[in-house]
Amino acid sequence: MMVRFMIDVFCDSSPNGYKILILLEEIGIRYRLVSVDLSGDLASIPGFLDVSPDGRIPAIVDHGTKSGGESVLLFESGAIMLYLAEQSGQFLPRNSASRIEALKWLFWQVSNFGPTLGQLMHFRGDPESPAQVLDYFLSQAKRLYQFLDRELGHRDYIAQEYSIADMAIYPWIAIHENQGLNIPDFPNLMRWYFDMEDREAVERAYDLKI
Ligand SMILES: N[C@@H](CCC(=O)N[C@@H](CS)C(=O)NCC(=O)O)C(=O)O
Repeated sequence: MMVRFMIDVFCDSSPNGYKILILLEEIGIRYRLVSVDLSGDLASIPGFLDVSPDGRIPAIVDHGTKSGGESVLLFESGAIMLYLAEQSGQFLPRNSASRIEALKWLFWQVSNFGPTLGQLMHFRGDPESPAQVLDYFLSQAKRLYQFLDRELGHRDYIAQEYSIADMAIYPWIAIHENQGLNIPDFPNLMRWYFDMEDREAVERAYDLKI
């Protein structure tokens, strides 16, 4: 029998992709994973450029919205996480003050933490990168890790309750070695990192063959 998946997820094994996979595994919804080789011919992947015209992952198509009607096509990891949390009614607090707190950290991740670490890894991977550029991005990354470490000294999860904000941050910390950062230098962050790593949904997401 043919199984019809309601959500297609276009993804590769990069942090922005894992955010969505962790969330889908936490929600427990059935989805179809479409692996995207970003260095390949993107036009040959059926439907990919329709949902992500700029050729970036992650992107999703929800073929079966709760209200019926048109499919929902989305790119941008933060928008996808917000959509899935709202549709499922999970991992984003309903109370207005807690909700905006979780959204604050989600926006911080997508606009600040992720791009800074992305640039750091880009320049670390280029042997011609000038030392001052590397130093700049490394110092910025350390500052952001220290910030997270201080904040996680006050609570279990970044917005108190486990939320999409934690799921958005985790995949970037999971590759701290590629950033030249040492996780034991940030003890509160390390405690949170191990708690996240132990979650079954996180394990399942990282076990996927992408
Ligand atoms: N702000 C976007 C960033 C997406 C992004 O840059 N994805 C990378 C992989 S992690 C990508 O698709 N890069 C391909 C490219 O830039 O051409 C998001 O959060 O979804």
